[in-house]
Formats: sequence, C-alpha cells, structure tokens
Amino acid sequence: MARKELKVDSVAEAYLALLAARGIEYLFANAGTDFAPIVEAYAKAAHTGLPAPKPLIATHENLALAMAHGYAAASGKVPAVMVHVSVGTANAICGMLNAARNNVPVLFTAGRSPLTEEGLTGARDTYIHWAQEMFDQAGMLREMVKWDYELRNGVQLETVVDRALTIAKSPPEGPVYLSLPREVLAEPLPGFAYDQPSRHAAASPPAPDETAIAEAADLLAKAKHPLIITADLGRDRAAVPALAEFAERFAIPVVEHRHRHLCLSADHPCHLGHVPAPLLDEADAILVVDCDVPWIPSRKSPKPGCKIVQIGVDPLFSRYPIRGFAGDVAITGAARLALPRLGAALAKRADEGAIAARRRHVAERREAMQAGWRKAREEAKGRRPISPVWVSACLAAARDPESAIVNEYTLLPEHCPSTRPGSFFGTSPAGGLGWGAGAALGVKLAEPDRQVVAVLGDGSYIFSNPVAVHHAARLHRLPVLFVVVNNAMWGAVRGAALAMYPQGEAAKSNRPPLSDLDELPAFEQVCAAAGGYGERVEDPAELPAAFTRAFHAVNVEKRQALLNVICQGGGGG
Ligand SMILES: Cc1ncc(C[n+]2csc(CCOP(=O)(O)OP(=O)(O)O)c2C)c(N)n1
Repeated sequence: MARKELKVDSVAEAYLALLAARGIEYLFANAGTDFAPIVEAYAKAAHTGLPAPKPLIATHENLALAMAHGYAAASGKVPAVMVHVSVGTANAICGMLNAARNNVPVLFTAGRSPLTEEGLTGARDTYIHWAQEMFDQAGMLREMVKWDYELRNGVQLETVVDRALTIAKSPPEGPVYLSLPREVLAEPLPGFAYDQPSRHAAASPPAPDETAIAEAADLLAKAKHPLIITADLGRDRAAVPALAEFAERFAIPVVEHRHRHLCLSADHPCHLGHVPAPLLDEADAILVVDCDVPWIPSRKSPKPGCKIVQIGVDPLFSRYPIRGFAGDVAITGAARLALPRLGAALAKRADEGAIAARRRHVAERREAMQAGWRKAREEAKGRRPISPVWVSACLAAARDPESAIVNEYTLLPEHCPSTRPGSFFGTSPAGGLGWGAGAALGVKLAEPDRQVVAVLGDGSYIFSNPVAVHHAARLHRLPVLFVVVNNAMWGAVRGAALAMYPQGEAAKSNRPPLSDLDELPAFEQVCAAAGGYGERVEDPAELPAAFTRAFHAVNVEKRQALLNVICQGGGGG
C-alpha cells in the first residue's frame, strides 16, 4: 500500500485533495463566510494543480441537494455538497429527507460558525458568527443521516473522510453529514500523507440466509398466482437482469409500484404495470422486493391467507416509524444476490405445468392492460385542456428511447414506457417537492451525452426554485428539457380532500380551497430569461411539434428548454 505525500498549506487544501483522491468528482456548493479557507484552497489549486473535486455553484441549497441526488442516482458515485453553517443546512433539509428515504449516498457538509472569538486564524470576524452557531447543528438532520461528525483537526482528516464515504456507500446506502469549522479548515498541515488507494472499502451487500430462502421458495412454490411488487430494485442495476430472469423463468407478474428506478423493462412479458390493486384479489403469494409500500391497506389489501415474502437490504425498513405490511418470511439480502438463490430453490420445487398455465394467464392480463392503455391514449388525444395521458404519450413518441427521464410524478409511465436500466428516476418516497428539476441537471452532469427530460407539475416546478434551476442549467452547460404538466393547481392536495370527503363541501365546490394556483407566471419565459427555449402549449394537436422544437433546442442548439403544457386539472399523485 502506498502512502502518498502532498505539500499543502491548510487542512482545506488537504481535504479537497483527499476528496479528489477518493473519486469525488463534484462539490455542489452554496457558500458563506465559513467557506473562506475552501475558497482560498480552490484559488490556489487553480495554479498549483492540486487535485480537487470540480466546484459547482447551486444558488439554493435544495437545488444543490437535488443535483447531487440526480448525479448519484445516475452515476453510482458519491457527490459532495457543502452549504453555509446552520442556515444552509436548514435550507437543505427537504433535499436531505428525499436523499435519505431514497438511499442516496451523499457526503453532505457544512461549515460551522467559527468556534473562537479571537486569537486563531478563522476566528469570528462578523456579527453573524455569534447568532448562527447552534448547540447541535447536526441535530437538525441527525434522523436523516447514517452518520454525522465534526472535523476536529487535520490529523484525523483521512480517517474522518474515509469513514464518511464508506458508511454512505455501505448498504443500505444513504447520506452522511460532516461539519467543518473554519479554524480547523484554516489550520496549517505540513507533510500531509494518506493511503492511496484507500484502505477503507465500503461493506459488501448482504447475501441471504439459505434457510430463509428455502422457506420463501416453499411458500412461492405452493402459490398459483404469485406476484412481485417492487419500487426500488433497479437502484442496483445489476439486480434488473436478475429480476427479469426470475420473473421470466417462473412466469410471475411484476408491478413497479411508485418506482424510483427502472426495475424491469416495460417490454418484459411479465411487466404488469404500476398499480398493484387489480392483482391483489387473485394473488396468493406476494414477493415484496425493495419496496417500502407495496399496496395501500386503507384502499385494498391482499386477500386473507395470501403469503408475503419481503426481500431487501433492510426488508423491514427499520428507519420508518410505522410500517405494518406482513412478512411471513423476511429476507435480509441484496436483490441481485437473493433472486438467483431463490430462483435455484424454486426451480427444485417448480410445477412446470402450472408455470406454463400461468404464463398464458399473465400474457392475457398484459394484453388486456395494454389495450386499456391504448384506449386511454385514443380518448386523451384531442382533449383540451390537454390530458396528462397525451403529454406522456407525445413524450414517448418524441424522446430518444435511450434518454433518461426524471419524473416528479406527473409523467404516467404506462404511457411513456422505459426499457433501459438507469433510464428512469422517480420521486423519493419522502415526496419533498422541488426535487425533479435539479435532479435532472444532476443526471445530465453524470451522463452528458444522454438526452435528459424532467417531467414536473406546476407546483413541483415552483418548489424547485426555477430561477436557480435555469441559472444552474446555463452556468454548468446542462441542456435538459423540462416538461411542466401545468394544471394550475396542487392536484394532489385537491385529490386528497375529495378522496377523504367525497360528499363534502370541497367536493361540491368547483374550486376547493387551498389547492388552486391562479395567476401563475409564464414558466416558459422564466426558462427563456436564462437563455433557454420556452414554449406554452394549449392545443393538443400542437404538442408533438412542440416536443420536436424543444428537443431540437436541447439536442442541436445545446440549450435548455421548457414546455409549459396547459393541462386539465384534477390530477395528483
Ligand atoms: C416540500 C413539499 N411541500 C408540500 C408538499 C405537499 N404536496 C404534495 S403534492 C402537492 C401538489 C403538487 O402540485 P403539482 O406539482 O402541480 O402536481 P399535481 O398534484 O397538481 O399533479 C403538494 C403541495 C410536498 N409534498 N412537499
């Protein structure tokens, strides 16, 4: 193992060089007075050639987090984010909740108010340095991170950075938090040396217990109509072919429920859409794989006696306060390791005649489901205001099939199918709005040659801090297409009120309170103000051509683009 020595003047310089050595490509930053040693280190690095992650400004902390989230999801690498002390941390918390619940590994860092009032380099020198300090800055987000720490001195730098990164990357992956006091960053650090390569590997994914596998295989082998429900399996792209093979071998239908990643290609013969409810009446065994919420019990549950097997790195979702889905067998294991073993155990018990019959049944169901979707598209075609079904269908026709889609829930995946692992990124189950636009920029950063499309509601778009988003797209040369499904309301809020009080006053009203968004700005002009292509679309017949124009701007002119599609209301997710 080689020790690498670096000539640096400060802990800040050593920190940046160490991040680069550990493969951190980007530091998403929203700076403050705490950044002075980092700013100085970057300025020096520009002419000394000291390696450092590329700094990328994001002018709001939630944007920084969303970009980091999208980048991590698309690249599989760990991004670093740095924000300004307590206040920057506070602004980023929604993004942190999204990252935590979506198991996104992020090294999230913040400065600390200088600890000392005078005497040390970096001591307090402006009035905010008193009031911004907190007794426990990390306490704000301790519930969302796997680990938090404050860097105390330069001597422990390597241990701290390696510990942060390996914990973030060990399953179940997730964000970590490190605070960096100004005096510590400013400390001199002569003769800095570190192991290269690192002696700290992330922990391996858990492999399943064979007894549990045998029990699960017994349950599944007895079932006539087993069903697989997943949301997140595709986060590990190596698990996607494992699921495809398993489902195909045993002719088991798969539902991607509120999926955050593509788990099974939409053209797989066992893909039965995104809604589990229609399949629950016949299912007599359900395999819940990497799925926090496989169905909504208050609406529809599996029939009594239906056996449930749960598989996941943390199959019980132990960080969720309440989650009552049954698990007759719960298997701790990464899907990519568990499914082949379960497949081997099931093959020994398989009734090939029953599988053949089931294969015909699944094919019939799939054909009926797709006929329903085709009918919905036919009906939606000419509707004005435009139907979200038509938006999704037109995007499906216009997109590069290899493109990546970021869905802040207004895209209807059944009308815009994805087939490539890593081509779909859905909202975190935490549902902190304002994620999609920034996440799409992060995906584009990770995959510059790929066409990237973000589909957002008007509400989600506003939550994303659009001026900051379009600025970042321009500043960092990230030409993404934003499609705003604009129903001029918070449809989910309205939908929730009407679902809870179907005969209530809000249901009788044309305009239930606290859900309509009147007098919305011309979103297309916000994008245009940042040098992008913007278009408002009201005529459904115009939508295909509008997509062509927008994609021309993105693909050929390398400019960001936004389609503000005026849609019918009542949506919601
Ligand atoms: C940060 C945050 N604030 C508020 C909410 C509550 N919320 C959930 S959906 C929604 C409406 C989103 O509106 P839009 O993006 O236009 O989509 P629509 O529901 O109209 O389809 C709101 C406000 C949330 N999820 N996250």
